[in-house]
Amino acid sequence: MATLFETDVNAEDIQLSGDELLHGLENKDVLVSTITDRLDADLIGRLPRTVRLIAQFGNGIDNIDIEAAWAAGLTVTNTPSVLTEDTADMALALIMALPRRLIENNRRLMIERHWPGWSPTSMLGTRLRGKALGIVGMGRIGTAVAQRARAFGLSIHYFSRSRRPPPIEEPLNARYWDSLDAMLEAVDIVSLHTPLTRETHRMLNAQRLARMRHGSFLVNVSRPELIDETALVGELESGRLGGAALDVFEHKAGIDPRLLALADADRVVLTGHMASATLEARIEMGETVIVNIRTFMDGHQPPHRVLPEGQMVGGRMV
Ligand code: 8YV
Repeated sequence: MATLFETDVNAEDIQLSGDELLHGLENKDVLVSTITDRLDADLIGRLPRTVRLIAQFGNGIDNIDIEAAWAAGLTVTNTPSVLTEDTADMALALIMALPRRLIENNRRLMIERHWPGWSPTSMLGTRLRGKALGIVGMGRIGTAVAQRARAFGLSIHYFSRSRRPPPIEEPLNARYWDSLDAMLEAVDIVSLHTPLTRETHRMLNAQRLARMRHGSFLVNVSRPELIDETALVGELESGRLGGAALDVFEHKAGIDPRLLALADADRVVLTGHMASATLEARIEMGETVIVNIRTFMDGHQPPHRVLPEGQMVGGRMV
């Protein structure tokens, strides 16, 4: 475990500016990027001509203006699959955190340094079994979340661009909704597992958040831009929504103090984009990046090339 902490670096200390990035890329063939590198059309247009591949160290590519990259003749790869299970584990941890008051209980003990002992009515939470989970985006991660949630006795509902075939739906006894609005009205917990695209940007807007059930919970391990965060804060402050567990949240101008106040009041749980943060996932992501680069440099189709049907817009909206 020691190495885990020794490698813990502050993101702000390793972030390159666009100019530093461009300078470092002189005479290079490949740009290895992460979600924090904003590769917009302007930066892509200024890349040295030697660069032919953008190898994203990550699954989501919303930091890349993919259309500009393709238009510039660049190949783009990512690292799907290897972070699916860890991200799904984290989603389940967050699904459980608020209903079972895990963070609140720990915080209380740490502040009071004393446990008064068991009582039949202390720290009562909400049972998960029998509740309805609404998954937005039933891709790899959404499916892995559904499999875990099923074992916890949650009923599975999902909204996705397309209906998943029976081999996926049947063992999960999953119900497909072709209307997100309708699903939001029918579930107790909503968990977001959709990539950020032009279509999904602020998909949970004020009107949609208002459709969520009274007392329901929202979990987001995907991207903050999927949610109108100000509207979410309003729904939480009014007491209409039960809580939100967010691994991702707006932070560029600082975390919203109202969101922090809700976390202080144990209505919100915040974790800092760590859903896929296991040592194993990072090693496998690195290996996948290397395989993508090697295959590309050998003149073959890299195994995780992002193709136009995965259309994500990125860059411009981040
Ligand atoms: C990664 C993620 O840690 O892969 C993704 O899409 O959101 C994260 O879990 C990050 O993107 C690394 O670039």
